[in-house]
Amino acid sequence: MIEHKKLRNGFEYIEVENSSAKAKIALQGAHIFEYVKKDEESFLWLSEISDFEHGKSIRGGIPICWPWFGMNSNKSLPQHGFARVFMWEFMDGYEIDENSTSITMKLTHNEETLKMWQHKFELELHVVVSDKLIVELKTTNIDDKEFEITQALHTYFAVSHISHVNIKGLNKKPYLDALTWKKELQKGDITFNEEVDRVYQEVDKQVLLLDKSRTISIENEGSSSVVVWNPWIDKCKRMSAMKDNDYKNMLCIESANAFDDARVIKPNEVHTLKSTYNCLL
Ligand code: TA6
Repeated sequence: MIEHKKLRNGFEYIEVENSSAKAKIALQGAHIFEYVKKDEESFLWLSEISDFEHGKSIRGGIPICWPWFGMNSNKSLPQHGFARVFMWEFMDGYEIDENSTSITMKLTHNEETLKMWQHKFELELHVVVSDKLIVELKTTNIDDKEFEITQALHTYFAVSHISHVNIKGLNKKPYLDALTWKKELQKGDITFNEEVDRVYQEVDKQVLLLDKSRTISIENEGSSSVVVWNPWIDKCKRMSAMKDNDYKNMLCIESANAFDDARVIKPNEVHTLKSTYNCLL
C-alpha cells in the first residue's frame, strides 16, 4: 500500500505499508519520520512535540542536511542547509514485492534555492521500505561548473536509556569534537555520560548501535564520516521541539560527508550517499 496523505493543517506525507514494515515520509524535506518493522518497536526516534509545519524541520526521524552540514560561513543561512524544509516532489512509488516498497522523491534548484546556493542541481531520495530501511541520497550536478557539498542523513535513533547504549565500529578513528573544535582519537566503544557532538572521520562501512535488547546495524556507502550527537541535559533544555528529558531516550548517528569528507561534484556527475539500517535483535 502506498498512500498520499495530509495532516489537518495540510502537511503532506506518503504512507507505505507492506508485509515487512510501515513507513511515513513527509514531502517537506523528503523526511522519513516513521519506520516500523512488523511486530517490532520503532528504532527511529520522533519527538512527541515535533512540529509538522511548513518551514520547520521535523524533530526526529531522518532529516536531510544538504547542501551543507552544520553552519554555513554565511551565518544568515539556515543550519544544515535548506533541503530539509523545502517541498520535494513525489516522483515514483511501487511495490517491488509483497515485502518491499520503493519510493523516490526529488528536489531541483528553483528561485528560492538559488538565492541561498548559486548552483543548479537535482537531488533524489530513494527509499526502500522492507525488513531493512535503505536510504539513498543522490546529488546530480546539472550546472556548468563544479560545486562542493557537505551533507548528512541526520538519523535519530530511539534508545532504552542513553546510559545503556554503546556504539561499536569507531574505535581508533579520528574525530573532530564540535564542542571544542579539537581533533581527537576515539578510544574503545562510544558511551555517553555528557554532551557528545563529534564528526568521526576515515570510518569503515559499518557502525553498530548496541542497546539493552537490540542492535542496529548502519551500513554506509559514499561516505567516510559519521556524526554522533547527544545533546545531554543543558542543551536538550534549549533545543526546539524537544522535551527536557528527551536526551535520555535518543541519539543521532549520522552518515555524512562532512568537514574533510566534503565532496566536489563536477558538471553531470552524481554522488550517492547510501545508508542501510537493519535491526539485528
Ligand atoms: O549533528 C549534530 C548537530 O549539528 C548538533 O550540533 C545539534 O545542534 C543538532 O545537529 C541539531 O540541529 P538542528 O538544526 O536540527 O537543531
